[in-house]
Amino acid sequence: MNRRLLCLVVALLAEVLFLTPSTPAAASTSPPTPETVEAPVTAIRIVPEPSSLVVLPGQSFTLRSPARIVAPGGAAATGEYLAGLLRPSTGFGLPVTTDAPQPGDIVLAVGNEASLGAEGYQLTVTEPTVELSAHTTAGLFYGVQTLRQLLPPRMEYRSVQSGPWRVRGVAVRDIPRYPWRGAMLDVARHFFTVAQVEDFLDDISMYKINTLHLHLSDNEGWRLEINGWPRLAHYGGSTDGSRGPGGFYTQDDYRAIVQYAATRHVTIIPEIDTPAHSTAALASYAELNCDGVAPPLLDPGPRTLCVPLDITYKYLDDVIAQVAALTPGEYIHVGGDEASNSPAEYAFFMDKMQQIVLSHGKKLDGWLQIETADLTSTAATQYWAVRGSADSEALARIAAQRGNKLIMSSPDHAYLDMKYDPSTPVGQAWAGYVSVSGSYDWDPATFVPGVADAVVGVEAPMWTDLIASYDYVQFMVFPRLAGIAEVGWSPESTHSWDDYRLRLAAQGPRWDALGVNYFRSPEVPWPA
Ligand code: TNX
Repeated sequence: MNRRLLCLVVALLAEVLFLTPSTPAAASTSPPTPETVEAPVTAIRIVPEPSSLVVLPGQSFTLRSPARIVAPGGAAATGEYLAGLLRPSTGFGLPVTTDAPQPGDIVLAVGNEASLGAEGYQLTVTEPTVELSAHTTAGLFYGVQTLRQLLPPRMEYRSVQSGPWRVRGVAVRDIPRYPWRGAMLDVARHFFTVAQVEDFLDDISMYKINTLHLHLSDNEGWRLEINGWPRLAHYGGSTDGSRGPGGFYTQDDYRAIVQYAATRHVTIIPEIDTPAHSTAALASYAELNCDGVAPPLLDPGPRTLCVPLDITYKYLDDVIAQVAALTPGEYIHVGGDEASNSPAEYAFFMDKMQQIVLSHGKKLDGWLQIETADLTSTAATQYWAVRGSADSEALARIAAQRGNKLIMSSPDHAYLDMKYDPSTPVGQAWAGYVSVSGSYDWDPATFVPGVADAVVGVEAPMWTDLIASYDYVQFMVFPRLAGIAEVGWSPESTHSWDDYRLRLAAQGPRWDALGVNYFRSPEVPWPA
């Protein structure tokens, strides 16, 4: 059999399997829903699970080459993005147009459905058309991610693949549980290039992650060029946690990341870690040290910015002013973790930091310890204690009483630098092993009792103290980030590991096609 014929037979076989119900309705003991009667649920495997999805009996849509993407008004950019996803693998022209829709088209609409909120969307797939609508372009983008997962995984290849490009008939109305669904990338311990960060943004936004926190400074390196303080990046950024060459972003590089993130509806949250985790800065400028002596780069001693010195605040004001001007997002993260200062000194310092951040038109974000200072109601706090830490829970309750937003990043579920199990070749285990099920099986609303109303979402940090390559970053992030994304997006009522692991398994072929290095956890029934 020649290759073309073989492809055709395989495609036809796939089509038959795709459309054949695996569960006969008669075998079901529960009342039949449209899903169980008409088609196997297994054929639709979306992560994160939509808040509502109904299979439309007997309906399906096939994308064919004359199809167009109809994207009037504010939908044009999302239309182009969708076309960019679909053209390489389908080989179709898929022009983006504002003309009236015809049968066979994908039709986008934005702006006329306030009830979908800031991020919701509605997707209706029927025989003649795919209709995707949202109130905002972010919602439209999330609808595109869902449509993408309704198409066969081979659409993720960047070279022409054989069809058919069939999508099951569905009606999806999907609104996220939480507004803050984040990942963090530590570019300070090890540096990652603009291209790698953009790749990271592509991969995380597939799962409707909307926030990328960049940990831009730490003991091992300073990664953003600051005008007037050139040694921070040029000297402080000249190495990394492996004593390698390090690197830094110019302000144009950082602007490029912010802009690229915006095309993926991701807000960048920059972190300048203070008052601890500052060796790279202290090594760069002797005058920032209490004793006026710069430590060597990578000095292992515990160090803090010099709280009594005036120049400390001149330096921080200059840095935060520039970071604020470069960052469209509302928040600047000032770290605040693992400081060895006295409580009074720490509170004095954080008060100053808060004033600096507010004076540049931004809101304060920081690790939980910032709650020991006298914060205004506008601050956001990242909870990073393991389950059941009484002191941290008390701080979380203070945060909630103040009206501060709580972002849940508990290490025992959300730290992507924890090993999956003892055999994981890289990573830490101080918070225990974080298996794929462990990263999924938790509820941010009840993780700390009594603060549910303050919780605005989740963030999964990818610390890189022990992760030196981008390949390993991917390996630690995937598949666990998909689970955190679902915890942040999907209603608690849909939470089910048994169901999730099947939907997660369906991501494997997509990651294979995209070249994402992921951990093939034995907990997940990956397709052969
Ligand atoms: C704790 S969590 C840290 C980081 C490390 C991480 C390693 C937090 C605020 N601080 O500095 O990279 O553990 O797992």
